[in-house]
This record gives sequence, structure tokens and C-alpha cells, in this order.
Amino acid sequence: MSIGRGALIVIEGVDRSGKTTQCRKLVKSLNDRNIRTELMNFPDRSTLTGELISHYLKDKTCTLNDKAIHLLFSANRWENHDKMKELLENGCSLIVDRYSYSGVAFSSIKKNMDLRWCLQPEVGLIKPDLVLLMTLSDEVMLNRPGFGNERYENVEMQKSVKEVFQTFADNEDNWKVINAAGTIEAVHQKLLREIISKIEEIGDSPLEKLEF
Ligand code: Z5A
Repeated sequence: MSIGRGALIVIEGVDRSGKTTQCRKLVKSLNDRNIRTELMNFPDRSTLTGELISHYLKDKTCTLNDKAIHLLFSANRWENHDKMKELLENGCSLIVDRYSYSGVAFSSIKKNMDLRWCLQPEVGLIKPDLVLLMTLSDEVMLNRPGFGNERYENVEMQKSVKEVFQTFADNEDNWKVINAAGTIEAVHQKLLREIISKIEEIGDSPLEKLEF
């Protein structure tokens, strides 16, 4: 397929919705179709800020001010901004496992954190062409293989995050909701259809910046 710039595709969803599984399959399927695509994930634990974030998530005794960790997650995206821009401008599409919306959702549900404040550090990052929200009923979510041991991996927090994601899906023009309850292959085919259609649609339109 002949395209101009690459497409920025973000996959969001609660823990265990299958984001990582699907992102890997999507990158393979797109490259198999000669659509040059790379995988990225946030938090990117390989960078300097990523190491701090990983420590914070793994060590629940680590105390860090809620605003400080929010800014670190955002800085982790800014650290990757120039690389993402270059790849996209050179025709490489990106499948991104979590992005700014996870940052805003997980922080804004904390006590004394304000949604508008949480959105600000994300302003100016590259706006995704498409955000695919993978949804699961609470019943299916609870029956998926268990949570790990990291901070935030608990039912109450995941339910609140789900509500913030739904608000984004209801209000943002670039979101699409995908029921993630089918088999891995069935969900994959649904996601792939949406992505290919978006890549065909964007052509060489300029990249946009996130604003809220
Ligand atoms: N966080 C934040 O606070 N601020 C930010 O700015 C960002 C993130 C970006 C770590 O994220 C935490 O950081 C996360 C949000 C917060 N906390 N939580 N929760 P992460 O991305 O490193 O990790 P994660 O997203 O929580 O977990 P995950 O393991 O990546 O989940 P997943 O990708 O959605 O699921 P999966 O690994 O693909 O699949 C889970 C299991 O389900 C696995 O056994 C699969 O084989 C199975 N599976 C997958 N699909 C299916 C289907 N269709 N049927 C049956 N079983 C399936």
C-alpha cells in the first residue's frame, strides 16, 4: 500500500484487556502487508524516567508525590516525542500500547488530583490518528488471568479508570470502542480493520498536536 506519513495508533484499555497481546499481533500483521510499523509502549521503562517509573510501580513502599509521578509519566512520553515524530514523518506507522489517556486516567482518579491539571502536561504531544479502546465487562475482566503485583493492579482502581476512558471515548473525535471479549484472533481482526481503514484515510495529512 502506498502511503505518505505513518499513522499514530494508540491502544488503550484496562489491565488484562489484551492490549500488549494485540499490539504485538497488529505490528506483525501490518508489516506482513508491507505497511511499515513499529511497536511502542508507555511507560517506556528503558529510558531514564522509565527506570524511575518502573521502580515506583514495583515498589509499593516507594512514596512519591502524586503530581511528581504524573509528571514523570508525561516526561516519559516527551522523551520519546522527537523519535515518534521522525518515524511518523518518514512513513512508519506506530502502534502504541497506552499513551497520554492512561496517564490522565490513572492520575486523575487519585484523591486531590484535578483532571484539568492532569491534562496540561500532555498538551502538544502528537495527537493519535486513532485511539482504540478495548473494553471488557467487569465479569470477563475478573476472569482473565490474575493481576500482577504492581501498584494500580486492583479492581477498584481499574473500574474508576474504565469510567475515565469511557468519558474520553464519548467526547474525543479520534476514539473508537472495541469489545475485547472475543477470542484473540477475533479481536485482532476487528482492530486490524479499523487501523487499515484509518491508514488509508489519513494519506499525507499533517500530524496534529494534542489539545484538550
Ligand atoms: N500508567 C500510568 O499510571 N500512567 C501512564 O501515563 C501510563 C501508565 C502510560 C503499567 O502499565 C501501569 O502504568 C498501568 C497503568 C500505569 N497500571 N495498571 N494497571 P503497563 O502497560 O506496563 O502494564 P499493564 O497495561 O497494566 O498490563 P498488561 O500486562 O500490559 O495488560 P494488557 O496488555 O492489557 O493484557 P495482555 O498482557 O495482553 O493480556 C493479559 C492476559 O489476558 C494474558 O494472559 C493474555 O494471554 C490474556 N488474553 C489476552 N487477550 C485475550 C483474549 N481475547 N481472550 C482470553 N485471554 C486473553
